[in-house]
Amino acid sequence: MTAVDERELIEKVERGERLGQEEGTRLYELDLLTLGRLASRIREERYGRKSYFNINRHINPTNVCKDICKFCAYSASRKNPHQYTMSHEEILEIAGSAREKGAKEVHIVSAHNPEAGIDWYLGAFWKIKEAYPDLHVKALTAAEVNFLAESNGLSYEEMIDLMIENGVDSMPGGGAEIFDEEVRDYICKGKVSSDQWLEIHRLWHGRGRQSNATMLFGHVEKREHRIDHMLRLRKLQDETGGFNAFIPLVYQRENNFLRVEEFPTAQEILKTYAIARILLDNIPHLKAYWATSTIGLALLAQEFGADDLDGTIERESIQSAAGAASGQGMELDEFVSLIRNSGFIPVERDSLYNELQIYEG
Ligand code: V47
Repeated sequence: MTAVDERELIEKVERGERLGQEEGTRLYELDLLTLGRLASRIREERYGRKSYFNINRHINPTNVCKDICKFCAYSASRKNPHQYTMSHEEILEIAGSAREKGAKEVHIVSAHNPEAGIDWYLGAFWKIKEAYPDLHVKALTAAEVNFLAESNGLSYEEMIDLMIENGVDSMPGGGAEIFDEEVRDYICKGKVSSDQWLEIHRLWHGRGRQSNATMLFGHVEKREHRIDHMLRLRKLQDETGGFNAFIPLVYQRENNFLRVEEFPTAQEILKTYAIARILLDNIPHLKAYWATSTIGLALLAQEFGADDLDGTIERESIQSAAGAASGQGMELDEFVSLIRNSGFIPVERDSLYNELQIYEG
C-alpha cells in the first residue's frame, strides 16, 4: 500500500465511513499502534474507559458428538476417550450453586449428542428456569439448534418456539467458526453451514431475542476470510440489530486433528480485535474472551477496541480441552482488580449489557 493509499484509508476510518472487503483486508497492513488508536477512539466514544464483564457459569453438559470438527478437542474421540453426559440433576445442581456464588447467567453449550434426545437438551433449560427464574439462560449455539432441528424433523421456526417455551433467554455465538465455505468444509465438514448459522440467528432476532456471534481464527484461514466473516455478520446486523457482541476466538491447538503451519502472533490477534471494532460499526460490543486470548492479551485488547472481557466463567471445558488456561475460571476479586489495574473501569453487566455495578476508584 502506498503512503497516499494508507492516508486515505486512515481518513476514511476517522470519518466513520464503512469499509468493504478489500479495504478491510488492507487494514491489516496498517501498523499496530495506528490500528489501536483508530479502534480506541471508537471504543472510547461509546464506553469511555468502562470495561464490561459478567458473573457467569459455563456448563458443558455432554461431550458426545456426532460431528467431527478438526479443531475440536472437547468432543469425545480417540484423542479424548472419556465420554460424559450429565443428568438434569447434575446440571441443576451446578446452576444452583453458581447462582448462590453470585452468577447471573448460565452459559450452556453442548456437543451434538445423538443419544441424548431433544427432551434432555430442552428439559435442562426448563428445569433451571423453573427452579431459578432470575438466572439468565444463554444456551444452544446455532450448530446445536441445527442438529436438534435436523435430527427431530423440525423447522428452525419450530425449534425456536421450543427454545422460548423452555426458558432459553439468549443464544451464545458459537458454531460460527469461519463462514468461508471452502475453509469451513476443511475444518468442520457436515456441521451447520454458514447460511444456516446466519438464518437461525436471523429467525431468533425476528422473535425479538438477542444473541452473540463468534469467529474462530488463527488456524488455516487467511486474513480475507476473517474480513468476509465480519462483513457477513455486519450485513445481517443491518437487517436485524439482534447481535449484542462479536467474539473473536483465538484457535487453541492441543489434542485435536487440525494441523496448522503458522499460529498468529500477539500482534496479529490485537490487529484482529482492532479491525473488528472498526468494521463492525453496528454490533455494540467487542468481547475479548480471555479463555482463548489469555488474560494478558485480553487486558491489552482493551486498548485495541475490546470493551468486554466475558466473565468469571467458573469452569470451562471446550477451550481448556484444547490447551487454554480457562478450566477453573477466575475469582471475581481478581478479575475486577486486573481490569482496574490495567487502567479501565470494571463494570459488572447482565447478559443483555444492562449495567449492574460500577467498580469506581
Ligand atoms: O463454536 C472449539 C470454539 C465455540 C476450539 O456467546 C474453540 O458469549 C478455540 O460458543 N480453540 C463454543 N476455540 C464457545 C462459545 C462461546 C464462548 C464464549 C462466549 C460465547 C458467547 C460463546 O468454541 C465453538 C468453537 O468455535 N472452539 N474448539 C479450539 N480448539
